[in-house]
Amino acid sequence: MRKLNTFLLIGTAVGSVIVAESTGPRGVGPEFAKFYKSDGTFTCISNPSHHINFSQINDDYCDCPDGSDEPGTSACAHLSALSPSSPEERSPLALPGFYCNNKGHRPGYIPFTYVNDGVCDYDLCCDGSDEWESAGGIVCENKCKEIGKEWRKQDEQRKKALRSGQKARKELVRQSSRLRKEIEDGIGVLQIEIRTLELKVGDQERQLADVERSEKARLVKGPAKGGRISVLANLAKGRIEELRTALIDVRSQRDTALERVQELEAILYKFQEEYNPNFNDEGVKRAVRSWEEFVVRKNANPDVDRAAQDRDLDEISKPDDKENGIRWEEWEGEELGDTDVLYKFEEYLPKPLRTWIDNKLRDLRVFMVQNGLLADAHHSSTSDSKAVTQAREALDAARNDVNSRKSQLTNHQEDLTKDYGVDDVFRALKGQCFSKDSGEYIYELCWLGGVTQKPKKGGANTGLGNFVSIDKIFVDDEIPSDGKGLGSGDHVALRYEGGNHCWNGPSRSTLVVLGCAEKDEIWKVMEQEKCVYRMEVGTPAVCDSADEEKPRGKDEL
Ligand code: MAN
Repeated sequence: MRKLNTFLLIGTAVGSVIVAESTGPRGVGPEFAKFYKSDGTFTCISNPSHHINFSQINDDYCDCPDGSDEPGTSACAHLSALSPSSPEERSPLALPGFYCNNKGHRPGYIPFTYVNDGVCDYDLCCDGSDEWESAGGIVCENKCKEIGKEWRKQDEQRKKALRSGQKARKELVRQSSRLRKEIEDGIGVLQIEIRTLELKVGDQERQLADVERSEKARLVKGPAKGGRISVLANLAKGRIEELRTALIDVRSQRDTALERVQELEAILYKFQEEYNPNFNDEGVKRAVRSWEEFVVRKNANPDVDRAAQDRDLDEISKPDDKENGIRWEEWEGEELGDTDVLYKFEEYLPKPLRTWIDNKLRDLRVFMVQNGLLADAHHSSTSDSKAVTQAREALDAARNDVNSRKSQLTNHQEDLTKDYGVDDVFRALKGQCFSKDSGEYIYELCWLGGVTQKPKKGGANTGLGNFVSIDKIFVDDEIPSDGKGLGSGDHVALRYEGGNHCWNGPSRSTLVVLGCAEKDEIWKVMEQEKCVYRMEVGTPAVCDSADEEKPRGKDEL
């Protein structure tokens, strides 16, 4: 079958066939018939200065530079070699081709090169009129009746599919608009929540500052139970116990020493009385003299009143109990700091005055702490007090709440500015995935997500790109008979880029070109060049409601 790239069949409404009878010379379509009114001369259509004899029309000789004198032969077919390569360029040919009337089907134009080439081109010329010369004895019988019937059947199916695609698209658009509305509403809610939470953060900040100020104003506390007085009392009690024990020991040693001194003094008194002074022993005489001097010195400094001293020592040595000494229990567990005592006195004042004094005292303390006049209870402790920790945690939680709402808000706002295609239609499809088994791989496409190549024999998946943008491209294809193809014209195309890096090549990328279909389906996957992929995909998302009136491909013109 020939490729029908540039030649057209003419038809419009569902089930109807326009039978356009040509009234001019062979191969002239009805829209050009007006140029072929016989009045002896013919003016080349695109070259009005060029006149020829009317008999030169279809004489199998190319006279006009635009080929318009040979509508029914292939004599000017060589001009089609100069056909434009893009829709913007103009063809030198004045006519689109040889007109086939195709009665019973759709009329159409066939390339001049196909005229009388010995091949029946039923796809374009079902009536066989292109082979009017029966070149090489070929006879192309008119098959328009059956071809037309089959075409109308398929056309009806295509149109049905198109209608249901359009219906599905309308539903997608409805869903998208609902989703958009949800996001818009969400933005409103988030804005209110953020304002409320910001007030809460302000409250929490004030509460934390308050608690921190109170903490700062507190004096350094003792390590464990009780305040400084309690600690001091404990230390003093222990120390006094030690001293008392030592005193009792020393007193007992003193008493022993005194007993020995008395015993020695008695020996020496006896020696003084009983020694013989006439016995001229110098050593003895010197010892007696020293003793006598000692007795003189002793009498000059009599012993303290030992009885009184002992009474005192007895008193001191008694243990502390409820009747005697210090009542330690009165000091133990004392929690008040020195300045706290001051605060106690506030309790006796009327509340307004108490609050005023309290604030003044707090300010004074903070001032003293800040100026190094008072220890900073807050910073001297290794960790925050429970109250500060709780206040800080509450503030952090409130701030986290605000931040998370703000990031949701930014996401929502950005989302509303994103391109989701005409009528926002891809919003409803976003994230939905579907796949196709093709060769060694399963290819998966996720709307506005990623394209993945999954090896059927196992192994790692390969990313063929992530969604980047929605584009439009021109495609010059014919639609296959099953309808699963793009057709000629502008098509919505999604660009997926930045996939897995290709060895010795670029990052993988995929162009996803879309055609109208009843449901999402990957029609074709091609690797056009190494690691550059193209997918042709059917989806209701691109079933334009104007499509029913508008032809999908050139073959439907
Ligand atoms: C894999 C697949 C192929 C690709 C090569 C490039 O085999 O992704 O599509 O051509 O890598 O090395």
